[in-house]
Amino acid sequence: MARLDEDLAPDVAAAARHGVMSGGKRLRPILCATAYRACGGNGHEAAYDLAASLEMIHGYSLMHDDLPCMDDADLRRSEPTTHVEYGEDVTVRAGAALIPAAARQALESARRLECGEEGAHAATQALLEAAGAGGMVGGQWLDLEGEGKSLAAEELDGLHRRKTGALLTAALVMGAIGAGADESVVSALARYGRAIGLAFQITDDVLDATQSAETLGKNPSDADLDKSTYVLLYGLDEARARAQRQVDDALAALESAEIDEPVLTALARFVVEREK
Ligand code: GRG
Repeated sequence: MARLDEDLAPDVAAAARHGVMSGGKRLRPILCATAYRACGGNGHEAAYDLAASLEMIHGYSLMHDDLPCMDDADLRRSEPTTHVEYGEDVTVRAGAALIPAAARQALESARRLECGEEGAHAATQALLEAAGAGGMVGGQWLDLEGEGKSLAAEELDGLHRRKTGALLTAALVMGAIGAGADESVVSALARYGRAIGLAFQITDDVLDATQSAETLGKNPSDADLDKSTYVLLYGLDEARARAQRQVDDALAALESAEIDEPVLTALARFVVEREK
């Protein structure tokens, strides 16, 4: 973020800072740093820098998602959204600047880890693929196109695997690659990531249907936007049960690779037990 402060006009830099630094659960960087530690990594400062690249992508995605041409939200993390605070033009520029800045952040910090040049490239590639058209951007596109339609279960799963699941999975893969983990451990963590990604989204839909905008600190709701949700598809009880089954699968993935990291176990549970 420091270099962005130098390169950008002050209002654009302030908007980027607002989008990335204004709270949030920090789930993606926590997953990355925890996977790194679980795989035996010991260069923690660079690992945190690598983890920050995920929050830069996540922050930009929320800033752009909230714009009037997308979800048109004025409340995020219980604060006015970035475009409400800084204007649409500034928010578009700040979000766009964050994408290459995140790629640079990922590559430079991964190079300081024990994964070598090849691993640094692989970690950066994991971030960019998850953020791109095959991942988050593609998922967002499907989400916008799906408004006002009833999506089938496979369509909803596909949308959310890309929109939400891809970046959560990349967080784990990046941490594991950064620590120089074996392929089998990287793929077990990817399976854990896909499972908690789906559990996270199902829970998001449950919270959206059961909590107020004030409690969640964001608007508009899925119903306001006429979006397909897991709650509409399955009802509240079955949606909760499906989220729990994904948590069970995430824990089984850890066990299959003998990854004994209590924080990953706790995070899988947190994903479905959270209140916002
Ligand atoms: C041009 C089509 C197109 C896309 C641009 C805007 C965009 C890219 C992508 C948006 C993707 C998006 C909004 C994903 C949301 C995922 C999600 C569940 C967000 C909420 O995550 P939390 O709960 O948020 O981790 P906090 O506030 O805790 O960080």
